Amino acid sequence: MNDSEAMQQALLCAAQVEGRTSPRPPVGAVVVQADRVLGQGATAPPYGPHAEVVALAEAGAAARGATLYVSLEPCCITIHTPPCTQAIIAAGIKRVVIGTLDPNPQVAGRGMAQLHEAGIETSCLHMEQASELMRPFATFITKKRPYVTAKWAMTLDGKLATGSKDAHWISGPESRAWVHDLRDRVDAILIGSQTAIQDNPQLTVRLPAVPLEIVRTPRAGPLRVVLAAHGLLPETLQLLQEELAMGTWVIVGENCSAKQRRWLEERGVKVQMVAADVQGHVDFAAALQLLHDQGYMHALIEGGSQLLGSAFDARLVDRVAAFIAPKIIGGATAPTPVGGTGLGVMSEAWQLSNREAHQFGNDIFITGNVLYA
Ligand code: AOF
Ligand code: ZN
Repeated sequence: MNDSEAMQQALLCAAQVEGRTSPRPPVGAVVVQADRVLGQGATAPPYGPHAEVVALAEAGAAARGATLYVSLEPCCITIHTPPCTQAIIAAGIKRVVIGTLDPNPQVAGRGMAQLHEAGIETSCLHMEQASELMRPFATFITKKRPYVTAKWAMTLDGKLATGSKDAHWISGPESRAWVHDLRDRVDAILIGSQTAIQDNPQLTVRLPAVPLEIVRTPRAGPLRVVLAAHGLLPETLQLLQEELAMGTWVIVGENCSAKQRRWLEERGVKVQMVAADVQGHVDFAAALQLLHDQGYMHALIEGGSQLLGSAFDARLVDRVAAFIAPKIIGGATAPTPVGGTGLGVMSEAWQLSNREAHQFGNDIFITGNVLYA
C-alpha cells in the first residue's frame, strides 16, 4: 500500500461523514504498518472524537512505529476535544502524511510543525480532492458564512420551467439521483417562495446514487429553508406538513406580519426574521449569517430564478452544479436559472474554475467554482 493508496482510503472515510460533522470539517484517518491497515476512522458527529483519535483507538498499542494518513492536518488546539497532535505523539506514530493543511487560522501549519518538533516525519500530499472536501469548512472558518452551492437544471434553450411554470422533469433520473447525493452531503437546502409554491418539494434525500464504496452514516437529513419575505405560503405545501415542518425554517423579512409569522409557527416550522433587501426580498447575506451562527457549513440553493439572482448579485455563490437537458420548450416568459440584476457587460462575466463536465443519462452536467471578477 503506497502513500497515495492509503490516502485514498482516508479520503473515503472522510466522504462517509460529509454532511454529518458541521461545524467541524469531515476528516478521515488511516493507521498503516507494513502494508496492513491497523485502524481507520472519521470525524465523529459534534462533539465526539476527531478522525485521528478514532483511528488510533482502533489500532491500539500496535500504532507504535506506524504511519498515520489523515485527509486534513491534525489539530494542535483544544476547542471541544484535546489536540490530535498530542494523541499522535503519545501513540508513538513514526510518520504522518496529510492530504491538505488545515484552513483554520488557529492551526494552519502549526499542527505539522508540532509533530515535526516531536521528531515525527511529516509530509503533505497537497491533494486537490482533500482540499475540495475541505472547501465548505474553509469558507465557513475564514469568511464566517456557509459555503454556497447553486444547483439548477435547465433545458437546452436555457429555461427552468415552461411559461406556465411546469418543471417536472427537466433532467433525467440519473441527474436527479446525483442531486440527491449532493443533498446528502450538504447541511441545508434553500429555496425561494416561488419555487416552494410552484414545485411543492420535500427537499429530502431519497434517491442517492452513492458510489458503492461510500456508505454514509445515517442522519436526519439536511435542514430545509424557505426564504419568503412576506411568509405567504399555501397550507398545502409538503414542507408545512407535520414531519417535514419539524426540520424546516422559513426565513421571512421584517415586512412579514406578526399574524403570518404565528400562522407559520402553528404549522411546526421555525420562523426566523431578517432584514429585507431594497427589492423587499429576504436579504440573502443576512439569511446566510443566520445559518452560520447555527453552525451550518454548506448551503445548497435549489432555486429559483429570483433567489439565485440575489445570491449571484451579492457574489455569494461559491460553486455551481448545473444540468443541461437536451430539450427545447421556448417561451419568452419561461424563467431562466439566474435572475436578479446581473451584469452589464459580457467581459465581466463570472466564470468557473476547476471545471468538470460529465454526462448523466441524456443530460450534460457542468460544475466548477465561481470566480468573481
Ligand atoms: C482534526 N481531525 O477530525 C477534525 C479536525 O471543535 P473541535 O474541538 O472539534 O475542533 C475543531 C477544529 O479541529 C476545527 O476548527 C478544525 O481546525 C479541526 N478539525 N482536526 O485533527 C478532525 N475534524
Ligand atoms: Zn484534531
